[in-house]
Amino acid sequence: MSAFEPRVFSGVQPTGNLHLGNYLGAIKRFAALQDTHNCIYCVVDMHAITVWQDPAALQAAIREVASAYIAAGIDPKGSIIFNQSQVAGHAELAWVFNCIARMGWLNRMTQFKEKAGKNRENASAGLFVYPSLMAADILLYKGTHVPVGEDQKQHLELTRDIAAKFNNDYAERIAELGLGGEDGYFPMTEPLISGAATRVMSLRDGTKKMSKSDPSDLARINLTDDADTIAKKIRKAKTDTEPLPGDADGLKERPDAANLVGIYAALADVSVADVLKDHAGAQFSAFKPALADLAVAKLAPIADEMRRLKADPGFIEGILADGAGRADAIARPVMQGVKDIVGFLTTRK
Ligand code: AQP
Repeated sequence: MSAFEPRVFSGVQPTGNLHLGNYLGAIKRFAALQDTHNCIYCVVDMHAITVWQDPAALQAAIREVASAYIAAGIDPKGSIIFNQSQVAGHAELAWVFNCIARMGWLNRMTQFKEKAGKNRENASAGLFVYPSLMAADILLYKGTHVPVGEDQKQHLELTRDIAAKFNNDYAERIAELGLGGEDGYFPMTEPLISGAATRVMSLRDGTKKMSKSDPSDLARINLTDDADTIAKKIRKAKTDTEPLPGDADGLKERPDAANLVGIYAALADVSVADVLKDHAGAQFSAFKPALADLAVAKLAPIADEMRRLKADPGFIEGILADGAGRADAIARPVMQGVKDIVGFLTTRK
């Protein structure tokens, strides 16, 4: 049994074009976890600026992610919703973790390689140390569980490596100060990656992740798309010519078909096997309209609520301010413990 109180932490970058992958892989599951856990949901604006962001667009995107959280059912009174840059501890702890993480560890991160592309020399240093900041986001609250999509698995492993090295390097000091038991100062955070849509793929190419930055808007369903647009994008989604199989094995080697079936299952809260039981033998000309109806039924209320919230920026900013205060109250003693452990001298209490 871990000595750490269970606490869920996760975040989404305010980089525009929130899409179905962000919803099914992350935000929908954030809402579900509130019934059983204390949850902190962050709009990770400091991560966003690892690549260039227009300042005014960034502010609008921060409000948009917060409004998506609320529209998807996250209760800002029960859970904490805030934006990262309003709690100084994220940057402070990230610096300490930059000094814990090894260059070799960061060099292995596939997301950096993908995002930096061929022009690595020109990528920001922030993009390279992004995983240290992510570890700081989680561990600043001693987060024990992190709901994320499949693409974040490697960063979560790095978070555990950083926590383990910190606990180990400072084990004597942690014990001396009475700041942790056998499990150390930081928990070994567990990723929560589950369900039929942990990796939603592009509607134009079932081998590529659905992504905010895909140049083709037809590749993704945006959370703000209206019903006609959602239906059009599903109609145009790439598929093969075979009918749907009777079981999941029949979807191997059929990435586009597997993607649409996975999306259906996740939206309907059923398994892929259940979807195939109901639709075995169906042609895409029949399955796509059923998927479009389901997607519109699930997503249109979220889009409507986001539009309503967007019209009242003061309301969203009030929630972010309240959340930042509550997050800071948890973060401060954790960060003070880190300062004491590493040997920083604190002269102002
Ligand atoms: N396609 C996806 N399927 C399932 N989950 C996904 N997530 C992102 N894309 C998918 C999950 O959404 C959460 C927030 O992601 P993020 O915005 O912080 O970062 P990201 O992964 O960089 O988002 P994008 O869309 O992929 O942006 P770009 O285009 O910039 O690369 C995370 O839990 C993530 O796993």
